[in-house]
Amino acid sequence: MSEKIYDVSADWAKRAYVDDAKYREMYAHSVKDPNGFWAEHGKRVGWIKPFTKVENVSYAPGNISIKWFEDGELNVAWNCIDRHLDKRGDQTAIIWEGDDPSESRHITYRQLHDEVCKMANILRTRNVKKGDRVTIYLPMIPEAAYAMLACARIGAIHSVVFGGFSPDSLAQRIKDCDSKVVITADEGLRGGKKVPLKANVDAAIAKTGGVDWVVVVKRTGGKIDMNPTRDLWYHEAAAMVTTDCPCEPMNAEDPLFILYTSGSTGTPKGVLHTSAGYLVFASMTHQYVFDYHDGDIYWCTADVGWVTGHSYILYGPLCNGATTLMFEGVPNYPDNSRFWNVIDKHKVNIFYTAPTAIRALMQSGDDPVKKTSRKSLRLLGSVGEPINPEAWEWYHRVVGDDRCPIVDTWWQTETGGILITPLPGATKLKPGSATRPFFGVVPEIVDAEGKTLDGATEGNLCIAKSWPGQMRTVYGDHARFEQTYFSTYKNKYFTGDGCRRDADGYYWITGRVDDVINVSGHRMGTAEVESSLVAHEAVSEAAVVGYPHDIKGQGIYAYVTLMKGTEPTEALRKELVAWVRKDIGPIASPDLIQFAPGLPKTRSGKIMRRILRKIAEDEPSSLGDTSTLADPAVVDDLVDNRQNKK
Ligand code: 6R9
Repeated sequence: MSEKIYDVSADWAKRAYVDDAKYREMYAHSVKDPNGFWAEHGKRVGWIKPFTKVENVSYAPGNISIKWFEDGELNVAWNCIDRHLDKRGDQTAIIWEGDDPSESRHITYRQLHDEVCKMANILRTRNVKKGDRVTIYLPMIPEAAYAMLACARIGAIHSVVFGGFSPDSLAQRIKDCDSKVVITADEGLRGGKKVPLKANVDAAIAKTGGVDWVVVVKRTGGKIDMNPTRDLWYHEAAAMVTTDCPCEPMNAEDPLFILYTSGSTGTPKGVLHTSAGYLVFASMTHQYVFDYHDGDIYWCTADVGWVTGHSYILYGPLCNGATTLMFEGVPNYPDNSRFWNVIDKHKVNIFYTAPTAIRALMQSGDDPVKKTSRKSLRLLGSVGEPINPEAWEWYHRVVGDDRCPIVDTWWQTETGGILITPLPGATKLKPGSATRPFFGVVPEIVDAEGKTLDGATEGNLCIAKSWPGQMRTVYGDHARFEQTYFSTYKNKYFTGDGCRRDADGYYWITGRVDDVINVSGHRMGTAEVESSLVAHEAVSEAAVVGYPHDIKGQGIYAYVTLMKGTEPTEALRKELVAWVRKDIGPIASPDLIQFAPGLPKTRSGKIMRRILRKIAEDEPSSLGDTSTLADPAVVDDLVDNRQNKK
């Protein structure tokens, strides 16, 4: 554990919104008087009808109910666009940088307004109304922003599905929220490779049915099938509507979006976020954590298919009138200097990326970084998984030239925005620590029995109080919401993460404590990969665990028991990897598959994952007690044939 401390520079303490004293004062106010604190900060957004109530939350078993600003009315798209038009109509809202370095565009707030209105009118003419669900399956092109904001404008609930997901995964998500409209592109473009988005949508709808309209954005011009009664070209439909589209007044607690995320059991959950609390929290965290000031160029490298793209490419920055960069490509195309070249090209001041990208780029040495200027950079950010101190130091020293603080931001799809993070003018940094809670956030570390632990300690991370950006329910399944987040520990929100708190009160996230694997910052449920594997005819049983991976953070390790009489060949191993990849998507591909004649089970038939994890981590000497297994002998075979032997 690194004990190095980086002080806040005098410059930063002076220029930032918040220095250490101010942080302490605001934090104390936020937890002593949440109603007063959030009543004040709720005013940062524009209201159609101002709220008079602030927090109304119950974590009581059987009655989980979360409401913020509940009698207010507003429109999220109005806040992200229209209210800036007077002052910033000609300011760039979105800088779009294409996959090909020769392609980029600046979209002003006025242009954004017009494009969003056109997209919204296309949806309105197809009879999409307030509360209807729209699935968005787009690459990182400006139309993804137009589509999300168009939904917000007319009160439709968007569900963005990452373009890397397979037709089956897409079908499952379309069906779960019963979307009648899908917005997609002919093909995506990443690292010079084409992604067959429209063909995937066709395959998904063939499976699930129920979709009335598919709006298709032309990105590559590649050959696709158009169904004349269902599919329409975006550019043709856009030519037939006006740029005038009034905003739908929305209640604070009307849903804004659904975003599917993997959990420890079952199919992905539809995390539901509502309008006002989410927007207040996303915009406030964006302003304070990144210390965003007028005129700054801000770049978050996430995909809009993940929550980071929702809160910190789109909603937070645009609500703050920021200039936000949207990048279609990948870090290593056309070469390993791409990120740094984009920073120089657009004079980026604030750069927010994931540890997995930092580790991958670190492997190709300092040269690809050092041959660029990066003079414009002022602040760096990290999100998605724990950042190891080595990667942190490299990011700080090589990318940031020892001059830029790093905000290591811990949060989740469920939390809507950043909960634990340094503030660059206030917080001394310790490499690998997400440091201190944001305003209004009350972390608690609890032991396995649910006892809250004080002082320097380690255990499971819960959040004791609600905050405005908190998810409100699992779409269509409130019982699952309670079961997943509020049943392990009563009267608090359980994050699923392990955490250590040091003597300075700093938080160090240690990773998931449930059956979720964090692969390159993307969450994958072990149950999902297992059910894909057992759907293959050669597989009788499968158990999946995570193991430490140099670049991805965690890799996917699958133990597979084959059907009687099936040969465990290399060809079959490859086939199973390809099978999962096709079934769920590339991010779910197992990194290692071990053919196992038997799995370690208790006498009641439960798979002992603890043992499987230790074997996958190449630590066969610390298996612990195996005597309670139904057949202790299976362990020897598993150890002998482990795939991650160093
Ligand atoms: C925003 C996002 C959430 C899980 C979370 C945790 C891990 C995210 C982290 C981090 C350590 C950080 N995580 N940020 N762990 N330090 N700064 O990533 O949302 O995709 O829902 O993942 O990611 O394990 O529980 P999501």
